[in-house]
Amino acid sequence: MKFAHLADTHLGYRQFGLIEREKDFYEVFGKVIDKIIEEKVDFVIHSGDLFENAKPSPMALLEFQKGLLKLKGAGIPMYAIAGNHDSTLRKGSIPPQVVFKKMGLKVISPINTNYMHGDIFIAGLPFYPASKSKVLKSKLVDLSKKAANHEKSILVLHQGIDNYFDYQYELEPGDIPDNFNYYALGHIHKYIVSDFGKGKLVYPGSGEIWKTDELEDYNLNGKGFVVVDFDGSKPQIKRVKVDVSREFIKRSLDYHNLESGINGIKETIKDFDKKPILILEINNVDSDTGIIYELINRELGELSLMIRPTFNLVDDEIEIELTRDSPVGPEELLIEKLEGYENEDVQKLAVDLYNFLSKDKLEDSQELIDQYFIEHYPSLESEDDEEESEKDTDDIQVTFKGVLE
Ligand SMILES: [Mn+2]
Repeated sequence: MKFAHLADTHLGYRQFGLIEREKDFYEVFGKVIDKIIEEKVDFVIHSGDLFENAKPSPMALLEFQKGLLKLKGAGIPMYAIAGNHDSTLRKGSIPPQVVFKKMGLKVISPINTNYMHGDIFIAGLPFYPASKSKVLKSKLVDLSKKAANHEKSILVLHQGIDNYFDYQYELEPGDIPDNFNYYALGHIHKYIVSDFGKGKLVYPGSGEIWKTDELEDYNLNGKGFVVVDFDGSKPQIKRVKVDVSREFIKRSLDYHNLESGINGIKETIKDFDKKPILILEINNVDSDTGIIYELINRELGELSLMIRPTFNLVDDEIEIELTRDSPVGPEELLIEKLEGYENEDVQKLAVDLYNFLSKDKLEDSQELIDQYFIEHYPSLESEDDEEESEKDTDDIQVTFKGVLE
């Protein structure tokens, strides 16, 4: 028995606001599906963030449908959970994956936590935020008990785990039951393989370069998915790399050698099939950045899809000194403005939001706000006690059956 494991395809993501990038994500997903079929696997697991958001565009839905039907034509079913991107924390919401149940997509949810594929027990849960990690942990204990009755088992999750993630995590390794044979994770966009419990834990990584900070891992491991041979005593993992649609070229240039730097880039990218994205850092700048930007654009604009330059000024150090000496920065100003509320949580929220938003971290900002509301207004939130949450989800299921079946 062989299966493919992928995650974080983020269909519908329009990176940098560019339709070309949205299409790149669809293209690479199409290639992944073709390669999965070539691999002649028995089934596929998608570990969440199938879509970029919980309300995908018709185009994103159609691109997924295309892939799903191709797999179906090849007799390969897909099991899927919702990630943090393609689910909302709001009451009564259902993830977009549910739309495809009638086309054979096997959605793993808090209600349908597990399936049998032949003699393989496949269990999992959708993404749970850190504020719900208690519920998540108790559900994991239940799944572990069920898995104990089976020879071969897979656990599907979309979570950050401490040890593998230097950002916010919801689980520590000790929270995860150790009696599964394969841990099909999603959420971290890097490729990670690790021994875990009596089996293997894998983050296959994202299908495309979703954030530029994935470049280091991309240059090391590429992007793609894994094929798992599940017949032996331990699962055998084979990484299948799938080319991303276009390259990201990251370069540091010296302002005083700008011409040769630009020529070097031209030489690198002149024969590329698709225009790359250029991430440029220009150092030792002691001139008007607007003029430099124009120059770069004139020389490289036609050859690239997008240029993202940062300029490091020669006198940066002086500016930093000035900021340090000045009595108030933006954070202090925010806190001062919000002092009237006499609420430190509000002040913290504002400062954290300011820091995320000033770095364009929209997803992190949204998550921060969602968490804030869950923590401070539990009455607005459906899942504040578990029994009620099960009941709510049951209701959704019933309503949904009424509509579609
Ligand atoms: Mn993701």
